[in-house]
Amino acid sequence: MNAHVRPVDPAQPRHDWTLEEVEALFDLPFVELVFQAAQVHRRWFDPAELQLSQLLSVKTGGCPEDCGYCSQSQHFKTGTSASKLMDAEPVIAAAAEAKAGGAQRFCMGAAWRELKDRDLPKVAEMISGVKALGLETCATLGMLTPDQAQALKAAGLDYYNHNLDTGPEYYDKVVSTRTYQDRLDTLAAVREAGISTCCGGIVGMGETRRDRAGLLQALATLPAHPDSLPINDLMPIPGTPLGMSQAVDPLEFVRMIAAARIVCPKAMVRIAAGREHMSRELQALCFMAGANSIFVGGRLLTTANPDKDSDAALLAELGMKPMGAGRAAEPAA
Ligand code: SAM
Ligand code: DTB
Ligand code: SF4
Repeated sequence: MNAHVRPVDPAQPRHDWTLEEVEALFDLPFVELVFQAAQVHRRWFDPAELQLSQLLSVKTGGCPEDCGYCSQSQHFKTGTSASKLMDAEPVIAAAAEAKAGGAQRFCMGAAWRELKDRDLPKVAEMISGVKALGLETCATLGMLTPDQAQALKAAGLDYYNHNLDTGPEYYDKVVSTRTYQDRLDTLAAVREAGISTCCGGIVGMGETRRDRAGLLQALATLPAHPDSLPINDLMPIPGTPLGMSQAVDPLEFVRMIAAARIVCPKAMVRIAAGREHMSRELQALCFMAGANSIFVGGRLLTTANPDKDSDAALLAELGMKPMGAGRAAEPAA
């Protein structure tokens, strides 16, 4: 075994992971990595349970940021047309439908660089309406000030999604209109407002394994580990700089999930974007390696996701079930 790997104690979340240690996890024999991740998973969760989130794009396209992967950036010709912020009523109706379909958390996404105060009242109305349905609420609206984060919390926001996307060294190859520190500042505002954090990244953007380890190290050394940790497999969007990227090897995707589970043991580790092009077997391997959350409902923000029926069939085939309401990471008995 690689000399850099300290034995993993499933009962002890750590905040002092070094880049070399995270890289060494990736270098473990595949079956050893997956086994260690599965042990950690069982310490904190029932491995047959899945957390189910559903997305809605409440403001699509026309975004001033230049994230090289995104269909919604105004810098690239992608065929995604820009729309205005939706009214609260149809958003709440979509959330009710999501709940009826089995979703536990409803995530409202906006193609903004930052939330503008003028849009706060409508966004707050959406959040409180969705919360009143008995759903967990999540939003992803770009950068926030501390005051805005407090206002979203007061409206009933449970989670805020704000991804670091990749390792700090590769970040400026993907986005030039903001910095890693900008992302960290918003995450701090979210945490300080008492909102749970949803923070992860993307694989498949031409990054190295070291960059992937760098992302996980950044997440694992935050003042608090993310409560949810989405791993997106790039959905290549024609017209973006990353539209022709080579797909990541499926086993490497599983390694990313397993390493995420080990370094952030209590997080909901989500197979986020990309399930549309994943086999049942690959998803099953991800669940064995510690993934315990997915997006459901046929659509992500602007791209496709497996439909309700195929996910219901997958869960039945694997003998998995939706996670109990309000389940946070607790030590399994
Ligand atoms: N504008 C806000 C922001 O960037 O924080 C919120 C929405 S943005 C679309 C949310 C996240 O979706 C991004 O941080 C990125 O990780 C992920 N994402 C966007 N486009 C993607 C793609 N084509 N494939 C995989 N993940 C993607
Ligand atoms: C996250 O990490 N992935 C979601 C959610 N958080 C907002 C978004 C995935 C978007 C995939 C591309 C699209 O549908 O436009
Ligand atoms: Fe805008 Fe978010 Fe897309 Fe970046 S990822 S271009 S910030 S919508």
